Parts: sequence; C-alpha cells; structure tokens
Amino acid sequence: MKTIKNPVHDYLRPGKKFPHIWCPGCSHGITSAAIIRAVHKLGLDRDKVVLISGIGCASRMPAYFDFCSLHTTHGRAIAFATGVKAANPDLTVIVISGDGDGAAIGGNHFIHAARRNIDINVVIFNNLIYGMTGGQYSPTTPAGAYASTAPYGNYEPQFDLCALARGAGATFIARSAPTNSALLESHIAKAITHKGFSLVEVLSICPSVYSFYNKAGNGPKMFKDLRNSIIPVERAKALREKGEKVDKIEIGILHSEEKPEFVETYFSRAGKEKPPFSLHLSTLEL
Ligand SMILES: Cc1ncc(C[n+]2csc(CCOP(=O)(O)OP(=O)(O)O)c2C)c(N)n1
Ligand code: SF4
Repeated sequence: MKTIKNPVHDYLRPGKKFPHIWCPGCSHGITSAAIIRAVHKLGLDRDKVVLISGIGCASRMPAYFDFCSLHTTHGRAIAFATGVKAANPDLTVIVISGDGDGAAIGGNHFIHAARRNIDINVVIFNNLIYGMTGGQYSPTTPAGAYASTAPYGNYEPQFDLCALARGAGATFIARSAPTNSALLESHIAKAITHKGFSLVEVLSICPSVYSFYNKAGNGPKMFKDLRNSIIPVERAKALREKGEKVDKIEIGILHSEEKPEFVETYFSRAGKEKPPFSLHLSTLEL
C-alpha cells in the first residue's frame, strides 16, 4: 500500500512536548498545520524561521514544532519579535497569538508594530475568548455573548482585528478560517512573502469554553456554523455591487500595499545595511 507522507510530521519537535494540550475539536491544530505547510512549501530554512508566542492555548503552538522558538510572557510576543527582527533582519519572524494575547494585553504592541511596518508576520488565532484560563471575555468576544466574566452577556463592542490593523498602518491584512485549510495556508504564505507587517486573522473555534458559555455545540457543529458564517471578500463585493446586503464575515486578502519597512529604513538612515551585531539562534531554542 502506498503511504502519503505528511510534511508537517517532519517539523514536530522531538522530545517530551506531547501529548499536546488542545481539546478535541479545537481549530488550533488545523491552523498550526497550515502555518507549517506554508513554511514548508516556501522552502524556508527552518533555522532561519523563528516562531514567537505569548501565553494561551494558541501560544503553545511553537512548543510543538522544531524551529527556533520563543515562548514568552502573555501579550509580549510582538515586542520580542521586534527585537529578534531588528537584531537579524534575515530571519522570518512569525508571531503566534490568541485574541487575548494579541489584542488585549498585547494590543499596544500590535498597533505600534503595524504602524512601524516592521517585517514580522502575526497570526492571531481568534476564538473569541480566553481559552486557556477558562473563558474570560476578550476584545473580540461578540457583544451579547457569554463568558465567565460576562454572566449577563458581554456589554462591550467587539474589535474588528483587521480594521484595527488597517487603521494602525499594517501593509498586509488577511482574514481566514480553518474551514478551508488550503486557502488559510495560501494566506499565511502570502503574509510571509510580503515585506512589512502582516496580519492573518484566523476565525477559530473553541468547542470547550466558548461553547460551554454560549451553548454553541461540539467541534463539528461549531465548524459547520463557522463555514456558514463566512463569505469570500470578492463574492461579498459582487453582491454589494448588485445592491444586495452582505451579513456574513468576509474572508480573503483585505489589504496589501508596499511601504518602506522599519528595520531596513532604520539601518539605511544610520548608514548601515544591517545591524552591527547578529543574533545567535542556537541560544534561543527551547
Ligand atoms: C501577565 C499575565 N496575565 C494573565 C495571564 C493569564 N493568562 C494566560 S493565557 C490568558 C488568555 C489566553 O487567551 P488567548 O490569548 O485569547 O488565547 P487562547 O487560550 O484562547 O488560545 C491569560 C489571561 C498570564 N499568564 N500573564
Ligand atoms: S480551551 Fe478552547 S482554545 Fe483552548 S485548547 Fe480547548 S478548545 Fe482550544
């Protein structure tokens, strides 16, 4: 019998990191595999790829894959990523984040990295809640949804992460979903090849705590509902042009532009092509 080898397996970190912590039905695994496939298909040297995360269920991802990794403090992944990229611009720097990690405690780092247009790639696994700590509401929890800290329904309006990134100056913005993993992979690959700050917001499901508070059903049910709630941005545009109302979440590449990149500009102004020091990655490994 012919066996098909999954390239993702070659990237799993040897040692005692498994079993992983993700619940059955959680979409974080699909998103993680899409990131690895994107890196693999781009043919990047894994010693020149750095995965950096904060704390959370999503943020566990770099622990499972054998790259140069930094598993940092909650909300600070983008700050660490900024330092890594500035120290060695040849590296591909990918930030793995939850919506709490990236948009609540880490929100300030997020907007300023976007404003600077530093060439880092931020992937936010947006499951609408704090998963790891048992279901507190986050800045992306929909108004009216329930959470451990919103027993009467969330009073706060929801952040649109892509609009936030656009307002802050990000030069590549995509919204994607694990319901189409090939498309997700291609959005991540395009973000990585883009020179400048990129955001891929991944609409995600948390069949454990989000579902517990919102009675959203199990993984397959949430997955199906997610699939029914999204529409490709091109289709939405065509419908609007015909005067029709679009009440679904638009996925696709929402914005892409060329603008001077922060680290390159910084060193060229200083009369240097590259920083005067370089970061030795072997010291960064977990
Ligand atoms: C400074 C600090 N504050 C709070 C926490 C507790 N904490 C750990 S993960 C987390 C939220 C995780 O939610 P999110 O980033 O959305 O990721 P998810 O677990 O949903 O994937 C919080 C509040 C912490 N570890 N450090
Ligand atoms: S708590 Fe939610 S986000 Fe965390 S692993 Fe479980 S399903 Fe995924």
